[in-house]
Amino acid sequence: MIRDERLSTDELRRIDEEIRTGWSTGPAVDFEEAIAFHESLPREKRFAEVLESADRPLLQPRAGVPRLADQIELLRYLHHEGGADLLPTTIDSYTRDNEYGKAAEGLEAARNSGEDTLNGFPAVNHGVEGCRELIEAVDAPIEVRHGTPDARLLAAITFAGGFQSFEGGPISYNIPYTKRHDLETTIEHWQFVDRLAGAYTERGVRINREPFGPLTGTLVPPSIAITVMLLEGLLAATQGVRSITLGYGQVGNVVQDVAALRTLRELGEEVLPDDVCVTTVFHEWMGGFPPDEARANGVIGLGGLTAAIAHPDKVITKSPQEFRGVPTREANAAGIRTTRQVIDMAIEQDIEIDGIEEERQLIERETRCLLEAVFDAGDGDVARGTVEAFRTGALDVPFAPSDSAQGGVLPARDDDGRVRILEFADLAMDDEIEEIHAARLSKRAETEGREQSFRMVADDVDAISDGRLIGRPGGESRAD
Ligand code: 8ZB
Repeated sequence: MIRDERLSTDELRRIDEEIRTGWSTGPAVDFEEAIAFHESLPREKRFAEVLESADRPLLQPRAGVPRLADQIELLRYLHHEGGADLLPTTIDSYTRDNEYGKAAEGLEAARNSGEDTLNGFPAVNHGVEGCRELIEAVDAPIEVRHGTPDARLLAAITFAGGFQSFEGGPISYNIPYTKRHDLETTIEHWQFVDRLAGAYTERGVRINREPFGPLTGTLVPPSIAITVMLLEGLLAATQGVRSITLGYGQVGNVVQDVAALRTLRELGEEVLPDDVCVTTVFHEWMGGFPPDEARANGVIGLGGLTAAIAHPDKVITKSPQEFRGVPTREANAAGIRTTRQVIDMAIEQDIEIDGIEEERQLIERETRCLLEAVFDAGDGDVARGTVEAFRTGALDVPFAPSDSAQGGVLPARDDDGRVRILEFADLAMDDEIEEIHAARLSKRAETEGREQSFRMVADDVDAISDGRLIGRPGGESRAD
């Protein structure tokens, strides 16, 4: 049975050897030499330092193309023309599925055809040397952003390649991303990733880790997302990680989003060990976007306003072409600039909105319920508790494809557009909380003159891309 215990140095070495012999670019990893490379990097490329010392929310897009020269050019463009403070390298899907052979073929095809035949940068195939060329060519910190349940080789290569920030975690890159990966095994794999980050940290190279806050990106009740962030933060801290960025995805109700970001920061600081530096990241809306670029800019602008009120340390931006999938570099840069404009106009205003504190207290109370249920399920052990709580449904994520989660929870917006829970299934929340949600949802049902049902949920899933927040029948707004 899995335990939340630090991997021994012997274990770390054994797994490291094993995974590095699994693919041709693995053996080039040399830990001592990697430390020297990191030490040679100037301050402006040290991810944790730049993020933790910022005096305003830093902006970061997503971006990844297959060829190295193109990736360098793309990141320079987003830095200079978009004003991105932090840069990403988004990894392609074959690499995320550990299909390095297929990623190699895709890279070869991209080199031959000049087309982007992969949907990201195949860092494992570019190897330590290719990654270092990228890090050296770009004058800002770069994070590995992916979606890989088993990211052990990707971490070994990109850390040695000079990246100092790594997205993901055992829950957030399993439950929303994949059907077949067993949660216990994924936790084991991420214990290695975090231990490796911890080993660099102990040598003075603080690798920043960022659990993926938005989860399924679809109407996730804030307390569920925050609970997952705290669990992944705790698991990473056990392995020696000391720079952790907890994430949260915009739901679109400003009061609830600001309240959630405050709860995330406060509970992060309370629950994670004192020697961990906790930062927060706000993701602009991760659900469906309007196809119309002008409307998409509206969604992005509301994200910027929310960030200006809540002051996360970082914002992951969207582009006006989100509906189409991967954006052009111009659209990607435009999304960053739109966000920057709204944040810079709003951040010095003293904006007070009624209800934020009350909502914050509710989210905190719900999160404590869930967290306690996980600790109980594991007799105090977070790793065991996580597996058990997902098995019984005491912890659950709506619309999760994974076999390791029940996926029984159903969310819906209330009459004010806040995400509530319509179907709790076996989620560990107390009766009073359930009653608060039920009352909020029945108010909406009354406004709309219809029963609470799955129809409401489906309408809500489409609402923002249809140009609204709440999926009301016929598309009308509340009349008051
Ligand atoms: C879960 C993340 C989904 C978001 C963006 C999608 C979407 C994926 C790339 C990318 C720029 C890429 N995304 N791959 N954006 N370059 N290679 O991640 O558009 O917003």
